[in-house]
Amino acid sequence: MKKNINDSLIEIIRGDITEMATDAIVNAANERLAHGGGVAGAIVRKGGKIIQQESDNWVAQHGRVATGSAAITRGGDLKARYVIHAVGPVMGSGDEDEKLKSATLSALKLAKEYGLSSLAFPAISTGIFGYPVERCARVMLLTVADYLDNETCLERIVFCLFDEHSLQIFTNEIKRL
Ligand code: AR6
Repeated sequence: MKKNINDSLIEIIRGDITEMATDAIVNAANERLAHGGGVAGAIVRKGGKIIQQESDNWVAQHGRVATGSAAITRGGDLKARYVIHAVGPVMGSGDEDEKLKSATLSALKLAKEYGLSSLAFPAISTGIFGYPVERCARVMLLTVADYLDNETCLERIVFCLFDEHSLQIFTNEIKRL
């Protein structure tokens, strides 16, 4: 499923984000950038130790990455040159929609700062953090669509969903945009 917004394209696909050859992939990280399980664990396993090392350096220099913000490292052995580590909300922590919107925007802003033209997102917070996929699809797609309404160097944004259920929900939601 694809949708054009101005000169940019939003794509919804099912797949493994660690295989994406976009300029950067987004990781669903925690505030300590301790990439244990979920998509974070998969990214570090495939990209190599450099991703965790650069994440540790970031935290040593800047402190924890607050929920709703993001950090960037190189992609190591991944096809993507960079990994943008966005910290989404833990369900039940309050203001979850705002926090997810902010995490998504923080990733988009880092992509702009680095002059990237393509970016792939997972469904942030919908695994271990327990946030409902429907809400995630609505918040992330609206945030990206609004962002692309303004001038941007991003030509292609992919939502890479791991399972059929999430793919269906994101596909339905993009049709409503
Ligand atoms: N490609 C695309 N999506 C994936 C992949 C993959 N390879 N693997 C999992 N997903 P989660 P969170 C989907 O739990 O909820 C980590 O330990 C998964 O099906 O990775 O934000 C971090 O270090 C789900 O839909 O992230 C944090 O501590 C989505 O990615 C914590 O989990 C997000 O699931 C973050 O929890």
